[in-house]
Amino acid sequence: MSATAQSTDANAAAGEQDLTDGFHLVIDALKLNGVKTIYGVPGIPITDFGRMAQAAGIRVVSFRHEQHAGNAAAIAGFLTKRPGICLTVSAPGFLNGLTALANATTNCFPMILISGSSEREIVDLAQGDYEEMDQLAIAKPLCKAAFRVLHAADIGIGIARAIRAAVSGRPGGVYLDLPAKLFSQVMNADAGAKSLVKVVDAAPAQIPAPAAVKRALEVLKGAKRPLIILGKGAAYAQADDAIRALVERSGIPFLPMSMAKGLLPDTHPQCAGAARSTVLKDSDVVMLIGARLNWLLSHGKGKTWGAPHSKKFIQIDIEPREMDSNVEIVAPVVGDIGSCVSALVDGMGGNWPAAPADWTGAVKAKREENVAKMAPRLMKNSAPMDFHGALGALRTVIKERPDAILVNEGANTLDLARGVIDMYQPRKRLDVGTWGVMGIGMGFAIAAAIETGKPVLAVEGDSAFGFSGMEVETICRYKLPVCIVVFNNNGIYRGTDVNAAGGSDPATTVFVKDSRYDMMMQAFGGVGVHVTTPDELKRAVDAAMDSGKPTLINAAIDPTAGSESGRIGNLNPQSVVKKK
Ligand code: ADP
Ligand code: TPW
Ligand code: MG
Repeated sequence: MSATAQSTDANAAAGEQDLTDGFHLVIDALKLNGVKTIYGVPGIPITDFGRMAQAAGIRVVSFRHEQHAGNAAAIAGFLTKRPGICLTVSAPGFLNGLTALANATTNCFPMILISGSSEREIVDLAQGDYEEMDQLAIAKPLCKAAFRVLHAADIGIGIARAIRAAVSGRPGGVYLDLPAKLFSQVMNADAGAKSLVKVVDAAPAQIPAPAAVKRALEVLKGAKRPLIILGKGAAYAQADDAIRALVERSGIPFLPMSMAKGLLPDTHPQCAGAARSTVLKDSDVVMLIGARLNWLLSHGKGKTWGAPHSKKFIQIDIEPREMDSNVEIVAPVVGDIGSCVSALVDGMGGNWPAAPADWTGAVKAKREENVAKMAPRLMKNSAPMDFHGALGALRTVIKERPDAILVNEGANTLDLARGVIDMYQPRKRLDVGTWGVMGIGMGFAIAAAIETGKPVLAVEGDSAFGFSGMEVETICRYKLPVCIVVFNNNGIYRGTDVNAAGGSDPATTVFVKDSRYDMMMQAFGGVGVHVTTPDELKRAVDAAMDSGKPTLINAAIDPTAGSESGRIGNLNPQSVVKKK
């Protein structure tokens, strides 16, 4: 049914013509463009909008805090290649959503933050309106594009622009400002319907230049120790078959970045995940596919990368300005990953030489050595558990349920889980991304369940969980198949820190000892379980995944087991001056 209004009062006023208004036009425009779900928090001026969108058949998922609704929209964008939609109220709600919008932009996830705003005339004269704020100006530097619609007749164009800006080229966050007055603006229904725009080919293919493809293949052919690095852009691109063809036909070892794990299985014979340091240091030609040379790859230089200037980089990316951002890229291939990788595979032809056997053999040997070293630690069934023992159990869960989605945040809980839990399918690992941000957990878990219909396992540090923990109510309310495991080591990194000043205040990194996070889930009718051994943990997760019921498992982890900042302690400055 069309959402077009047929208000009798308004009809009388407008001489019996059929009318529509801003509310209906926004809903119609979103529906026309295939939006099925909106993540948000209601309030002035968008309460009625949420209701009406729900009535019009859009799924409107109400959160407890906008940041988590925003994170849900962002990861929906990553999973579907369509912009996830987050809806908030003005000023404070908008600001709460803005963190997620900025994070989405940083991670190249397409999303649209739609916020209601207060009256322009009053905001611009700073006369103190209800929730007054110049939201457009604040959003602008934090996202890819920001638009405001002032006239109902421009809603169709405004939404079309927002969709295109979010998904075309390098994806990112878009802000759409909808002032309260716009929602009740009335216009002729027929003209309104004609003003809507169905976006055609929102993310057009970007075909790489043949010369760029040829250049890249020449560099690759000359390599003695080639490496392919797959980033989350490669996962996002959904070019899974082309990427597999490139990797397997070239025989080159590949290294998946965190959210690219599973694009090809971590157990694939060419996967170099367990030989990371070796391949980064010893490779001579590195092909980056949808991965940036940012801090996560030590900016492409320094000790991690072996001798200075010992490598040649080939980079595939849709963003031309990414090239040479940190080091020289000798073979830039600019275009969308599907088109670029397919062109490379075509260019390889039928008799591409196998990757040098001494190199692939060395990588394989290193990988097997590291896997064997880790194996006994994963089988330890002790109480209290250490991270490896607990993760050994979860590793088996994902092996047995490769279509489940793994959400992961924390410090030790994140870094060790990334290394231990093998992934088998694309886009199944969702985590803290480029910023290493805490708080994505429940938003990502909720959207992953809603967008994919698959079971979700969220592996959360106890601190990490706290950032979005209230959304367990949302998980229970929507009855989502989400199993949260809280790795409870009594604090941030470790639970053993002491306040150097003595006194009664605890240290800044510790929490209430032996908290029972499982009882939070019980408060909302979900299942809460407390476990102390890997065996108990495995049984509890299996039961949760079998039942599909919202579950929180409080997993007691040895509070002495973690290390400061997990695996990135090198980035953590520490005072060398000791005060007397
Ligand atoms: P990771 O953190 O996994 O290393 P990054 O977020 O740093 O990955 O890099 C992702 C890259 O992928 C970005 O530079 C982005 O421009 C690029 N990208 C995203 N989608 C596409 C696409 N469809 N085609 C080509 N490049 C893409
Ligand atoms: C938005 C800083 C990085 S990791 C972390 C914090 C607070 C929590 C680590 O403790 P946790 O994990 O989750 O218990 P574990 O297993 O090591 O004990 N605020 C934001 N983002 C970040 N990254 C931080 C603070 C941080
Ligand atoms: Mg912790």
